[in-house]
Amino acid sequence: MERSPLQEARYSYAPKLPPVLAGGIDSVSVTLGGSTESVADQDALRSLFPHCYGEPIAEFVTGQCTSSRKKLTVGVILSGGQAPGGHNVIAGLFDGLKAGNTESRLIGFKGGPGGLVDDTSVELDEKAIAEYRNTGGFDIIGSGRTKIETPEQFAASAATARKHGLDAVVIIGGDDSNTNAALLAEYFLEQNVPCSVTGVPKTIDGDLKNEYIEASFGFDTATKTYAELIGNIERDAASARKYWHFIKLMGRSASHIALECALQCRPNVALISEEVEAKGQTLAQVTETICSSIVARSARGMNFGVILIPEGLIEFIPDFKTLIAELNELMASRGDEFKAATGDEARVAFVSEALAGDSRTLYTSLPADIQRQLIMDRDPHGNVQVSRIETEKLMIAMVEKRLASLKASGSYKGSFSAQNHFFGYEGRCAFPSNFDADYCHSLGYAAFVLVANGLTGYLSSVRNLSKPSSAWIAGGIPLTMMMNMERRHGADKPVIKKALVDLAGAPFRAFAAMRDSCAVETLYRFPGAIQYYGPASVCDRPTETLLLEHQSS
Ligand code: FBP
Repeated sequence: MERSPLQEARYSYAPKLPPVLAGGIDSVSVTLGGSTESVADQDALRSLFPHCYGEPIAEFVTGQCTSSRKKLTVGVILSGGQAPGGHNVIAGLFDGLKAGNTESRLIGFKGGPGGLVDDTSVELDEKAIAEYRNTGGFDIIGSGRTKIETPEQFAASAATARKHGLDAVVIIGGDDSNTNAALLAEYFLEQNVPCSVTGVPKTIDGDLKNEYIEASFGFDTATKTYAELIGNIERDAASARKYWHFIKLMGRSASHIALECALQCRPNVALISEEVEAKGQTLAQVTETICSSIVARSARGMNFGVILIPEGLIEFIPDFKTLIAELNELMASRGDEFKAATGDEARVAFVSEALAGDSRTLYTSLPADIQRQLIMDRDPHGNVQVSRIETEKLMIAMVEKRLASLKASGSYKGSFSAQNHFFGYEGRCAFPSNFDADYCHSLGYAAFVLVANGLTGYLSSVRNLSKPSSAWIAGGIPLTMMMNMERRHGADKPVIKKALVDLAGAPFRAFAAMRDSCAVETLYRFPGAIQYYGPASVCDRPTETLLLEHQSS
């Protein structure tokens, strides 16, 4: 494959490590705090994770080396949706392993957690890694969404670990994948499989965060990529002055991506699902939010604009939330009948018949495409695949209808022409920004330190991210600490709690303070392309979300 000039140039980028790791592992000491509790459902989780529950937080400090220097064999898995920087996590893990013992080996399991179950693997040496340093994508070993849940899958994973003599498995993934990591760590301890399991916080969605995990990797690069595109569209809208652009943004349930892009680009409207839910807004009220901007701008001669829609929006509109919960239960409890209905039409008819009351009224009132999209397969973790629901088109249809009635009543005289976009895949495999390149390499290196200190059931953690890397700190957080019980596939399951947008948090408050002016005026901001070379203020700046959440000035 021919390499681009940027790809060539990025190979020579040396990612920056937190000071505690930059000196090499000889001076890294791991200290452990007191026992911990899960964020909720403590009794249920204590009994589900008798070996892993309540482990202490691990902090890396400069001191006497506590890491084992023995030769290690470590397996690595990329899990779930792609996120920029995954290759650098693997490179950081590899560099740590080799710093610990040049004989240590890294084995990549292909195609996600399924690679561990099926034992499809490849050894990753310096030559293989070198090809992927500082590049986007997960193509070094591929990814997948297999949920390790059956006794056979657990037993097969243990057999693979034993066959390769694995000392550890590192799972690079989001909330669901790290739930997998916790379950596997527990199972290995229970079965006396001498293999630890470590997670790494990945996801462009930004919803795997808490007090100790300030950001998941990939969020920085993905939002900067979308912000560049949104800024370009804003300039086009302001130049042509004839379109309203409806842009759906990835992010699954959480609206972190939409919020960050709104802070970066100042569109006319940005819907935040968490606020829609908090206010209990109906679809008609959400439509009204958009229409009031369209009407106000039209009165000023501006029949153009840009609207951001988080992909999970409809899950947060109360009527839809109830409908989706009922659909999930129905598809789980009457799965055989549902599957026996062949073709979209028959399935829509089955569901329309089986639903009752308000949910049936809502479902049958929806456009045919949305009806069909709402009953597509759930992902292996039981999530509705919101990226496949065309919410942006639903909103355009709702807005057109409302504007027609406003026009008929004489309160709107403008012209309305819409364009729809969906930005998601465009940002997931971009070259990692300097921030993600550094952060990911550090997370990989920190994962090695956790492994070399014999810790299992931990998530690699690098903090103080709103500051330059020279102030970053590293350690590990027990996975059970982040867990609660949730309803999946019609049953209560242990899962890592998703972090949604905090409506009392600084990023949302900053957005709320500016949105009324943005709705009426044209205050677009054009972030431009990610820069890798140049002043740190341009090249190394973290997201607005991180800065607002963690920096007072
Ligand atoms: P994860 O990081 O949680 O795996 O999800 C990232 C994501 O890009 C979501 O934003 C999106 O809803 C989903 O993956 C799309 O899934 P797929 O890649 O299977 O189409």
